[in-house]
Amino acid sequence: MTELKPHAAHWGAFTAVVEKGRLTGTRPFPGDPNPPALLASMPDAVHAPTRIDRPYARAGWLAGDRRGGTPRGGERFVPLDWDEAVRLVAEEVARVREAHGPASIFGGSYGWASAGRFHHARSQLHRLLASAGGFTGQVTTYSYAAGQTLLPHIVGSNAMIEGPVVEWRDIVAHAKLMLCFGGLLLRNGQITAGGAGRHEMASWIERATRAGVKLVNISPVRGDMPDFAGAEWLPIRPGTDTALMLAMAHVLISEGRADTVFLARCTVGFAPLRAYVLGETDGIAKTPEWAAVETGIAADRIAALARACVAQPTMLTASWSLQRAERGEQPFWMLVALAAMLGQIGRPGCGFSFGHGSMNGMGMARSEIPSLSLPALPNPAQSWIPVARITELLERPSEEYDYNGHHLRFPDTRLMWWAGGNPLHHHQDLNRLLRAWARVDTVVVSEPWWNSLARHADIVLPATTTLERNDIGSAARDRFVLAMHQAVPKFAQARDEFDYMADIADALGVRDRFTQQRDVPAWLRAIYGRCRDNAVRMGIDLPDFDTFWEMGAVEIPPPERAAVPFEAFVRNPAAARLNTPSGRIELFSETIAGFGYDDCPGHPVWFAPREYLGARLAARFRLHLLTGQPATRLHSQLDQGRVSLASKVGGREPILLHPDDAAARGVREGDIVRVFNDRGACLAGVRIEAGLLRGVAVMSTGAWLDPLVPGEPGSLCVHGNVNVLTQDVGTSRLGQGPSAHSCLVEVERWPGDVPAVTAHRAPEIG
Ligand SMILES: Nc1nc2c(c(=O)[nH]1)N[C@H]1C(S)=C(S)[C@@H](COP(=O)(O)OP(=O)(O)OC[C@H]3O[C@@H](n4cnc5c(=O)[nH]c(N)nc54)[C@H](O)[C@@H]3O)O[C@H]1N2
Ligand SMILES: Nc1nc2c(c(=O)[nH]1)N[C@H]1C(S)=C(S)[C@@H](COP(=O)(O)OP(=O)(O)OC[C@H]3O[C@@H](n4cnc5c(=O)[nH]c(N)nc54)[C@H](O)[C@@H]3O)O[C@H]1N2
Ligand SMILES: [Mo]
Repeated sequence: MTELKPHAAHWGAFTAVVEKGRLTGTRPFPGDPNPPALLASMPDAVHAPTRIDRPYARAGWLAGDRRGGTPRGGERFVPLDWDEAVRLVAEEVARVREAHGPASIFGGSYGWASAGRFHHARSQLHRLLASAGGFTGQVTTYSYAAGQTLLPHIVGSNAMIEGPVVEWRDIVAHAKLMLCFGGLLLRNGQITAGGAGRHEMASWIERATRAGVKLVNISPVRGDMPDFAGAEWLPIRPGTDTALMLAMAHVLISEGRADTVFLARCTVGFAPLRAYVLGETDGIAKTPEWAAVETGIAADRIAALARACVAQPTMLTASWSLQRAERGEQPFWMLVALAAMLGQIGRPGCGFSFGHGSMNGMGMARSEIPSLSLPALPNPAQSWIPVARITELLERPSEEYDYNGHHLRFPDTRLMWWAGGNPLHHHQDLNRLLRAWARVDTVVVSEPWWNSLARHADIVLPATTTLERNDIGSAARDRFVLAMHQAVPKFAQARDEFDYMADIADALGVRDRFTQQRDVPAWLRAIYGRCRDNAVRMGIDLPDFDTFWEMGAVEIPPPERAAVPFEAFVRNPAAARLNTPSGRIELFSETIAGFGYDDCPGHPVWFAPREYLGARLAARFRLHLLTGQPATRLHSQLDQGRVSLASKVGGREPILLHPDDAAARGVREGDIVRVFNDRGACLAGVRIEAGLLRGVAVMSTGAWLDPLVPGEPGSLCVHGNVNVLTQDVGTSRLGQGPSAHSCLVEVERWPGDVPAVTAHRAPEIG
C-alpha cells in the first residue's frame, strides 16, 4: 500500500511516498516552480547503511581514557543500552559542571540539523544544557559572521543579509543594471533553512532578464550565473572585490559623478574614505589601473562599469561568499559605500543587499511575521565564542582574544556535545581541529549517521531522521508553514532528541524545566499556536492546528507592496534615524576605529590577503581553491545519496580545473589527483572546466572525511573533504568569521593505485 505524507527538508517541501514502511520516493510540493533535484537522494539517506542503530561508546573512553590517551577516530566502539548511555552522559555533564563550571561544557553545536522547528537538534540541546546549569555557546554563523558583525555598526542592523532585502519584484520593475558580485547561483537556491514551499530564484532571474535588467556576473566562475540570464561575465581574482569597488569609487570621485547630496544627507565619514581612495592617506591612488593588477579586470572595463552604474537605476548585490574570506568585512563595507556614492539607496529595486544568489527566498515577497520556533531558555553560564573560533577554544584554554570590541577569555573545555552540526565537515583546517580535539575529556555526538563526526566521538547517541517524527517546517524567508508528518517508523533503537534528552534531563533532576511538562503533540500545538497569535496581531488569519495539520501547509499572503529598505530613512534621515551612533550610514565608524584593530580600521580598505593569487605563497601553491557549497547536497548531508554519488569522479569529490592549468600539470579529465598545501592533502577527481579564471580551482564542501589512517590527524583524505586544505583564521578581530575562501593549493596526478573510499560504510563494531 502506498502512503503519501506531507513533509519538508531544508531543500524543500515535498510529499513522501511510503511503501511498506520505507520511503521510496518524493513528490514535489504543489506549485513549486523549481523543485530541487536533491529530493531524489532522500530515500538513500533515510535507509542508508551508515544509520546508527543504537548507542555506542569508544572502547578506550569506557576504559577510563580521557585527554591525551588513544586517538579518537581510530578505535573500536562498544554497543551500549540506552539506559547506560543516558546515565553516562548525565554523569559526565554533572561531573564537568561541578568540577570545572558549566562554561567547560561546550554545547554551541553550530549546524543546520534538519528542517522542523521543534525537533531541531541544536535547539533541543541548548534547552537541555540551559536547564542543567548552562554551557558555552556560539554566536554568529559560518554563513555570514563577518557581515553580520559589521553591518549593525554601519547601517544599524543585519537586515540587508537577513531580510527584508531589496525585493525581486522591485528589481524587475525598476532596475536596469544589477551587479552580482559572486553571481546568482541556482545551485545554492535549492536551499532554505527550515524548508520552503517555493523555489523562486530561477524564475526571478528569468523575469529580470526579460524585463531588460542587465546582469553582470562578477566572479571567478562563469557558471555562478545561469546561461539563460545572458549576463556579462567579469572574471575576477578571488579575494579582490574590494579593490574593484575602490577603483569604481575612484572613477566616481575623480569624474565628479559621486552623489554628494546623498552622501551629505544620509552618510557620515565620506571625507576620510575619499582621501583614502584618492591616495591622500597612504600614497596609493585606488585607480582602475591599480585595481586591474589586483583583480585581473582591465582598467577601462572598471571605469566603464562605474559610469554605467551612475547612468541608470542600479542594484548591487554580493554573495555571502565574499565575506567568508580573509578580511571579509571589507567587501561588504565597500559595497555599502559604493551604493551610497551612487545615491540610489532607498529607491525601489535599487541600492544594495547581500545574498540574492546565496539562498532561496532572498528577495522573495513575504510578510515579516516572527517565524515559528522552539522557545530558547536563558543560558545561566552566559558563555559563548564567535562561531568559527572552535579550534582556538580547544587549543588555548583561558587565553585572551578580541571580538567586536569585546576582550574575552576562552573557557577551559572538558566536555563537547554536538547535535545537529558537523564541525568535521564545516570547520576549516580539519587536521588542526583534530589535533585540538584530543584535548577534551569527552566528546558526545548525537547523529543519525556514522559520519566523520560520529566516528570521532566517545559516546554516540543515535538520532532519528526528520522522516521518523512529526514536526512543523517554517523558514524566515518563505511564505509557508509546513506540516511534517511522520512517514516511516523509527530506525532500530534511534530516538528523537526530545525523547532521550528528557531522560538525560531526568537523570540530572531537571526534566520539567526541559519539557515544560509537555509531550511532542502538546509542543507542536504550542509553537504553532504562538505563530498563529502573532499572525492574528498582524491581521493574518491562520487555520487552527488540526485544520493546518490536515491541510499539510498554509501560505501566509505577502504584502501587496514590496518592502523598500531605507525608504523612510532616505526620505527623512533626521526623523527615521538608523540604529547607528550617527543615525546615518557610516562610511567611517568611530566605534570600529575606537576598537583599534589594525585588521579592521575605521573605513573600508584594501588588504592584500595572505592567500590569493597575488601573494608570495602563490609561487609554491599556484591555484586558488574555492570551496563553495555543493550542488548535489546540503553541506555534508545527503553525501551518501544518489545525486551526490553520481557527481563523483572515480568515487572522489570532483575538482574543476581550467584546461591550461590542467595541461600545465599533465592532468586530464577523469584523472585522480592529490590536492595539497602545508595544512593537508586530499584526493579528487578531475573535471576540466573552461569557464574559470585561470589559476582558480573549484571543489565543493561536504565530501565525508575519509582519512587513509583513521585517528591520525594529517592523514590523506582519500575522498576529497576540502576542509583539510582551507585555512582557519578569523576574518579580522571584528567579525572573527571563517576565511574558507582564501586558500592556495597545488595539484598533482596521483600515481598508481587509489585507496578505496570507505566513508559511506558503517564502521566495524565490536
Ligand atoms: N570550506 C568551506 N567550509 C564551509 C563553508 C564554505 O563555504 N567553505 N561554508 C560554511 C557554511 S556557510 C555552513 S552553514 C557550514 C555548514 O555546516 P553544518 O551545518 O555543520 O553542515 P551539515 O552537513 O548540514 O551538518 C548538519 C549535521 O546535522 C546532522 N543531522 C541532521 N538531522 C539531524 C537530527 O535530527 N538530529 C541530529 N542529532 N543530527 C542531525 C547531519 O547528519 C549533519 O551531520 O559549513 C561551513 N563550512
Ligand atoms: N545546493 C546547496 N545550496 C546551498 C548550500 C548547500 O550546502 N548546498 N548551503 C547554503 C548555505 S548554509 C549558505 S551560507 C549559502 C552560501 O552562499 P554563498 O556564500 O553565496 O555560496 P558559495 O557557494 O560559498 O559561493 C558562491 C560563489 O562565490 C564565488 N566566489 C568565491 N569567492 C569569491 C570572491 O572572492 N569574489 C567573487 N566575486 N566571487 C567569489 C564562487 O565562485 C562561488 O561559486 O548557500 C546555501 N545554499
Ligand atoms: Mo551557511
